[in-house]
Amino acid sequence: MAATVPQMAELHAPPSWRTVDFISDLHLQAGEPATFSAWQHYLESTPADAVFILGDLFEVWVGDDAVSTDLSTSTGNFEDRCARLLGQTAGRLALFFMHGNRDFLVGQTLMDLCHTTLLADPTVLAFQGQRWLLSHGDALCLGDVDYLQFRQQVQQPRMAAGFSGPAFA
Ligand SMILES: [Mn+2]
Repeated sequence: MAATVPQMAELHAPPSWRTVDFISDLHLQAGEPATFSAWQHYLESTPADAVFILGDLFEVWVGDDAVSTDLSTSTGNFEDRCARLLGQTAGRLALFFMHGNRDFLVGQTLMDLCHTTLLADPTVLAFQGQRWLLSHGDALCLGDVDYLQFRQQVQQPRMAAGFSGPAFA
C-alpha cells in the first residue's frame, strides 16, 4: 500500500507580492502597553505586501464576544483597540492570522470584523518560487500528550463555541 501524506492547506501568493512579513508570539495584553505601541508602529510602517501573524498574537483571547460589534463606537477597551488596528492594517496590506496555543479562541467573527484571513495550521505558502511551511508549532510538542489531547478537544467547533471564562494558564 502506498504511503499517503495528509493534505495541507495551501496559499498561493499573488505575483504582485514583493515582500511578506512573519510575526508571532507577541503575547499582547492590556498590562503591557509598550508592546502594543511597538506592534502598532510596526504595522503602520512595514513595507510588506502581506503580514502573516503565526500564533499567540494575544496572551489570552477569551472569545470574539470580547470585541464590540461596532468598533467605530466602542469605548476603546484593549480587545477593541487590537481589532481596530488589525482592521486598519488590513486596509492597506493582506493580513493573515494563525492560531497559537494562547489565542485559539479567535474566531471567524473577529476575522470578518478585521478583514483578516484565518489560516489553518499548518499552511503551505507558495511565494516567489519557494514553498514555505507555516505553523505555530505547538502541535509539534509530541511529548506533551496532555496538551495535544486538550488541543484536539478545544478545536472541536462545538466545544470552542461553548467556551467561557478565562482560558487556561
Ligand atoms: Mn505558543
